[in-house]
This record gives sequence, C-alpha cells and structure tokens, in this order.
Amino acid sequence: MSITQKIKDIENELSRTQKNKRTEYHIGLLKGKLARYRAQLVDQIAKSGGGASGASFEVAKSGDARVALVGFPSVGKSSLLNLLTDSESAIAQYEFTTLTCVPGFLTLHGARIQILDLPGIIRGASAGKGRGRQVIATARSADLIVMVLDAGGHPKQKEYLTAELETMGIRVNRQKPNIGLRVKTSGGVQINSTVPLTQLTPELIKHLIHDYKIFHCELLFHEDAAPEDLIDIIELHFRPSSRQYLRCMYVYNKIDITSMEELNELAHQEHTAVISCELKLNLDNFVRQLWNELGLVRVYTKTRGADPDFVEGLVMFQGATVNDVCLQIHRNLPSIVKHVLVWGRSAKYNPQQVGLTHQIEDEDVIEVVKRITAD
Ligand SMILES: Nc1nc2c(ncn2[C@@H]2O[C@H](COP(=O)(O)OP(=O)(O)OP(=O)(O)O)[C@@H](O)[C@H]2O)c(=O)[nH]1
Ligand SMILES: [Mg+2]
Repeated sequence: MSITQKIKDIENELSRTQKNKRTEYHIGLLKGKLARYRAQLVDQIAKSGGGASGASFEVAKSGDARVALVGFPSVGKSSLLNLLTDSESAIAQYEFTTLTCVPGFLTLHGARIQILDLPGIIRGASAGKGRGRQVIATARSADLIVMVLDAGGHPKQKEYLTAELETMGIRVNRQKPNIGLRVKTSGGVQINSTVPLTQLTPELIKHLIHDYKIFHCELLFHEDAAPEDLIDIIELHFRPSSRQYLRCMYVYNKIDITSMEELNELAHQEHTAVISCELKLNLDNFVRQLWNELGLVRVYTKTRGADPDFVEGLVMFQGATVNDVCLQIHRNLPSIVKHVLVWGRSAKYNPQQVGLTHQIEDEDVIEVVKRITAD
C-alpha cells in the first residue's frame, strides 16, 4: 500500500472515531502514525526530486522578502499579483489558468518585496494531485504565505489548505512545540513536564518515541502538547529542515459578491484581510496589513557629524540585531566595531551606545564607530 493510501486510511479512521476517554489512547497512536507517514511522504518526495526542496519552481529569490500566493484555483491570485506589482499574470474564469510560478515586485516603504503568483492547488495536492507539491515546495521558501481565499467559497477552504501545507511539513502561524528532547545512550525514557499534560500519557509518549527507535532520552514538556507536536519534535531531531514554521496571512477576495453578514464575520478573523480585486476594494488596508505581517524593519545609517541617509535604508526582519545590520553592510564589519550609536525606537535615550547584540527596531538610525578606521 502506498504511503498516500495509508495516510488516507488513517485520516478516515480518525474522522470516524468518536473522541472520548476510552478512545483517547487509540486516537493518540493514530495521530502519531499519521504524522510519521506524512513525514515519510515529504521525505520520499524530496528524495525522488519530485517535491519538497528539489522541485520547487525555479524562480531566484530576490528582494528583501518573499511572499507566496497560495490558494485554490480561480480565487484571484493572479488578479492580486497584477494589482500589486507591474507583472502580468494571465487571468481567466476557468480553473488552472496559471500553470507556473510568476514573480512580481512590490516596493513598500523602501523594501523590495518579491511576490509569487502560483498555480491553484486542490485537495490532495500534497498527495501528488496537480502541481500541488511543486506549489507547496515553493511556498516553503517564502517569508510569508498569503493564503488567497474566496469570500463566498467553501466554509472549510482555509482548513483544507492548511491541511495540505501541514502534510508537506509547513506549520503556519505556530511556534515550534516547546518540548525539549535529548537523546541519550542509557537510562530509558525520562519524562518531565512543567505543565499538566492532558493529551499525552507516559505510556503513549513511550509508544510514540519507541516507534522512532529511541529508547533512551530525556523529554521536557513546557506545554500541553498533542501527539503530533511530539512527532514534530522527533522529526526535527532527525531532520531539522523537515518542518518549517511560517507566517501566514489570509486574504478573502471577491467581497463584491458576498453579503455584509458573511463579510463581517470573515473580516474579524485573525491575520485576515478582505478585498475585491475586481472593484479594487480595501487594497490599501491589505497592503498595510501585509507590511505588518511581514515584520520588516528599516534601518538608516549615518556617519559621524553627517545627517542620516534616509534614501538608502537597510531592510531587515524583526528581531535583527546590530550585528545583523553590520553584516549586511560588510561581512567583516562586526569584527572591527568598537561600539554603535543608536537613535530611535530601540534606544533608551538618543543616542544610546550599544553592542552588537542590541536588537534594532523599525526606523532606527545607527552610527557604527569602528575600532580601526581606514583614515
Ligand atoms: N467578482 C469578482 N471576481 C473576481 C475578483 N477577483 C478576480 N475575479 C475573477 O475570478 C476569476 C479568476 O481570477 P484569477 O486571478 O485568474 O484567479 P487565480 O486564483 O489566479 O486562478 P488560477 O490561476 O486558475 O489558480 C477571473 O474571472 C477574475 O476576473 C473579485 O474581486 N470579484
Ligand atoms: Mg492564476
């Protein structure tokens, strides 16, 4: 039986099994098995060159950030690309108009954002239907996934798409499970937790971990983890690139043909924007939100005694440190930095003298004072 079939069987069994105290253990095992088969599938695809990393669409990463438009056919992905960028991707009423990856650029607050229009995916994409695997493999390379949905579409469209991404190892808007795993050579399986575990029993944990031929390890749970969270941590232990934790923003298009009631409900969901490409409704808001979701920060540099250069700013991701900024200027710069002066949001006072580990914030100005100067 193929892995895809095995996955389908377990999914069916899970949907048939009623959740109660008696079936808890069984469900836990099924979930564990499902997660393992999914991991095997991603692995298999990667090895055959037919997916995961090997066969994403070959579009060079360029610009300060990459956004991938992912969605079912005909939801308006190409229409959105054409409105946001100066690229032209074919638009038509029929499904699967877009057959390859079409890149475009959006310049936002001085940042160059690469936007990828992708072919529509359908349910079963991760199992090899259509170009799904290639699409999802490309989405893995994005800094932000924009899930394009139809405001009047199937109520479960978001859930279905998320499941397809999950199967291919993409976790959206989620942190890596907070579980410590240390594999050892003796001592059996030791389980500790800082919170009560309501979804896992010691017996189930051991069963799941033994399936991976791990017999000695220390596990420390900092969260009330589910079986699939534990599997993620084990998989990450063996293959660090098998899971990707990506940000995702949802955009409901075609609001021109939905009722106010439906619209109101959609608009209040987290990480969500509602638009109409056809009538160009709410696009400004969408772009504003896109900027926030991307989490980019701009940094301006200045030299001693001169005004900051507000034209040529550097664009970094939130969480970047002074060290990252210096590296972007020149890879040898961090080694000759004496200290750095910072003006702006991240500074306690203006200017604040900081070291390389200082985290910068949007629109900070920095002046690098070198240990050895050229002059
Ligand atoms: N009513 C309405 N129609 C829209 C809107 N945006 C796009 N459309 C129409 O929806 C159809 C599909 O649009 P596309 O942009 O080609 O959709 P896509 O998601 O790129 O489709 P595939 O490439 O096939 O996956 C076209 O007929 C568009 O004119 C909208 O806001 N409102
Ligand atoms: Mg298209």
